[in-house]
Amino acid sequence: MYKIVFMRHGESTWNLENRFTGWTDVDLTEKGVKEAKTAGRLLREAGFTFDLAYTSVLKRAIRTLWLAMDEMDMMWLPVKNDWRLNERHYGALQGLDKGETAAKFGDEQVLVWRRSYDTPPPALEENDPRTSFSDPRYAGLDKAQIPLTECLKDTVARVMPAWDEEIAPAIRAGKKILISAHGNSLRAVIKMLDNISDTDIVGLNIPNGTPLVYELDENLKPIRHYYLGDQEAIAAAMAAVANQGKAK
Ligand code: DG2
Repeated sequence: MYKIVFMRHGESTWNLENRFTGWTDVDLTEKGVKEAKTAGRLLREAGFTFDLAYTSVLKRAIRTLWLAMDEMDMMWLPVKNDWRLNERHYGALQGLDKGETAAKFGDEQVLVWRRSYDTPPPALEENDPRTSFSDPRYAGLDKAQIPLTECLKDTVARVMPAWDEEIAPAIRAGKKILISAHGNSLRAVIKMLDNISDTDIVGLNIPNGTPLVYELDENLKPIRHYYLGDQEAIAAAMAAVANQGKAK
């Protein structure tokens, strides 16, 4: 049996401000820093050890990983930063307030933009200063690989090659892996792992800074999964994420 641990980053400044973030590179809040340290402590106390870590190229996930590794006294862990683990690109919604957007367009429309499998939010214009075309961290990519918006289906299409080519072979080689990523890039991986339908994936919300352990069989099919920590607080945090897209 294999085990892999996923972790959404701790609370970011734009999570706190309830703004659509996507590929915007915002940092953790003080609460987010605490959540990341707590995640590391929970992993340490539960006896987890790792051989390798993966994260995105966005600082909220990177810093969460660093803080958790520090808490586990595992700063030596090899880390692979992979842009394919970035958050789902939120298109022209990036920077907007989720509640205000719901007040303007309706809760239903915002639910579609946040959670539907194949309806992307409105795209950024090519000349919008929010595009990532001139960001040096994406310099090695073809322009066509840099999104202007994404639905979850698009995110699955970029995350899965990272899983198939990098992560799954490492798991099969016996590496114990920790992944620090984002609400929707993790929803993409979990949809595939658990074979969740396009309809049911709408109801999956991932809380900040909480280790999610997946036990996998020899074919990397999930046997069971569980979050580490206070289960009631985790359920409340998941419900709070679901409610972020509603008009006040
Ligand atoms: C959030 C997820 O991404 O937002 O892009 O706004 O996980 O990096 O904080 P994260 C964003 P929702 O899809 O839950 O609205």
